[in-house]
Amino acid sequence: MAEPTTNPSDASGATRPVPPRPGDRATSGWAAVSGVIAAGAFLAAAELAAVFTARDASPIVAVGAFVIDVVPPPVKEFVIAAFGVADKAVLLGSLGLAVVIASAIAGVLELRRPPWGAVLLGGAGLLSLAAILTRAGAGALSWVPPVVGTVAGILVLELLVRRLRRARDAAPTHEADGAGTGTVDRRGFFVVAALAAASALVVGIGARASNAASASIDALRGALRLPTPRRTVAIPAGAELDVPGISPLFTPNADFYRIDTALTVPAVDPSSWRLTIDGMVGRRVELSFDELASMGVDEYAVTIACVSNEVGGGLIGNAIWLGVPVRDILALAAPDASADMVLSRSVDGFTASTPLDALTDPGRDAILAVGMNGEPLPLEHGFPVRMIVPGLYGYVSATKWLSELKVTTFAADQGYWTPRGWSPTGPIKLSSRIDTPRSGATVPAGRTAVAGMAWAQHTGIDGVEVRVDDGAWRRAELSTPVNRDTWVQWVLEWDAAPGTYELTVRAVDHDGQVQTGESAPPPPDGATGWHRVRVTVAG
Ligand SMILES: Nc1nc2c(c(=O)[nH]1)N[C@H]1C(S)=C(S)[C@@H](COP(=O)(O)O)O[C@H]1N2
Ligand SMILES: [Mo]
Repeated sequence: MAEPTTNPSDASGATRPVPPRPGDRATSGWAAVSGVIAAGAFLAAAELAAVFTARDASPIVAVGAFVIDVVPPPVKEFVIAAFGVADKAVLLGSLGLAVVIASAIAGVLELRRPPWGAVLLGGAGLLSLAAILTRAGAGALSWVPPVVGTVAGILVLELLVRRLRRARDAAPTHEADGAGTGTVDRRGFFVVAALAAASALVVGIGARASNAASASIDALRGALRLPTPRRTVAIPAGAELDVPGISPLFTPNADFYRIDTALTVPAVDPSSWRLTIDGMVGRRVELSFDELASMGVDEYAVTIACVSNEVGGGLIGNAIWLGVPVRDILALAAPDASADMVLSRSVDGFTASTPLDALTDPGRDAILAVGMNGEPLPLEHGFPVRMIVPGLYGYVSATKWLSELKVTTFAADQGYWTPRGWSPTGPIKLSSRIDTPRSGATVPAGRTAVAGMAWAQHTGIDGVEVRVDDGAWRRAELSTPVNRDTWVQWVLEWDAAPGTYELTVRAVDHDGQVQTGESAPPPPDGATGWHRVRVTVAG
């Protein structure tokens, strides 16, 4: 039988023990290092994934919190007695040490008993997944960071250990091979290991810092008490229709569309936030968050929309915003009569060009908003302060994480999207959409509610018409508008016989303008055309 330490294929025909491979000890050491680097890659990839999916689903934080929670009271008391206020640091430090030791073991295991190192890493991934998913407030995407981390960790472990094995097997067994393949393979291992370690460090620390910053801003946001509005929005009776499948009149914050150029959500501390009003002004003004809030806030119901919204698309939402009129804020700075634009800037450099008169018009409720649907602005929607201007697409009005209002001219300045092919001004176009039935749906024969939304912000909707195939336009029933700045719901009861149909909707605004059926793509200033759905009525 073939012992692992004998070489049956020896040319002499006799078996003799294989000499212990030189560098085996060192190889195990480097395998341990590989395990630690793989663990670093695991954590870094998880943090990076958390930036884009679920910022609070960090394995480091979740496992740390889990350990602090499950440490038996006597141990906790001992640690507190021995280390005082540093108790948590000691517990987390011990956890960190345990992670380093376990990952070093995983590295050696993967070298000597593959795939047990990968299995150990996978097990750690499962534990962190469990710690994250059992936490209060785990979201729909919370599983992503630990899974991405586990995959990255195992890949890096495989990559490193495979190179290490190759380096070991090619290692020189006597002087003659001195500068042979062994050196090259060893160098290959060191290069890959150094690269993996460096990127794990840079990415991991950067992403963790960003996630921690947003977690601490989230905590500040949670503790923030917004001033009470002097005037609230009155919702008239009949403002919301009771039709299954129609969009709600007010869009919950969690479902609100999000569009911005920010790779990671800016973390702005309201206590150090400042708004500067400068440019063509009589005096430059700087406001703190408290100064802004103490100017007095009111509620405004406004439907905002993105210029990139396709006909029938979902880049539109309606909220009750809490804020201060922009005209009151601009008045503090005394804008020059020759100015015609305000370039609003966000902390991350995004800018929007808004006509000055849209902001100073007492008949238009342009506001700096601090609240959204009864809460401080969510971080993704511009915390702590953003601009909202009824009737203008977001890219020329709705600057989030606002930091500056520069009074200027269209001749002198451009907003972020203007040199990128979008119109310098962007009034929202009269539009409507069918929410139910959905395109491609099959409905039972008989009475079916065809329903959806229509909007003409700052003008108001007067009517909505629906057509079946090429039939006559029929007036839909409208919900009672909250105001002319919000969308309205509409419904048409349709008596449908079996067959396949195309339903088309169009809206009429308060000025009597009928929504155009001419199709245009979003660039440069918003899509036009009628929304159509194909439905099958079952026999
Ligand atoms: N700072 C900043 N603000 C921004 C943007 C941006 O990229 N950066 N995008 C604008 C665009 S194009 C739109 S449509 C709205 C979207 O606002 P929401 O994400 O709250 O729905 O924000 C506007 N404000
Ligand atoms: Mo947008």
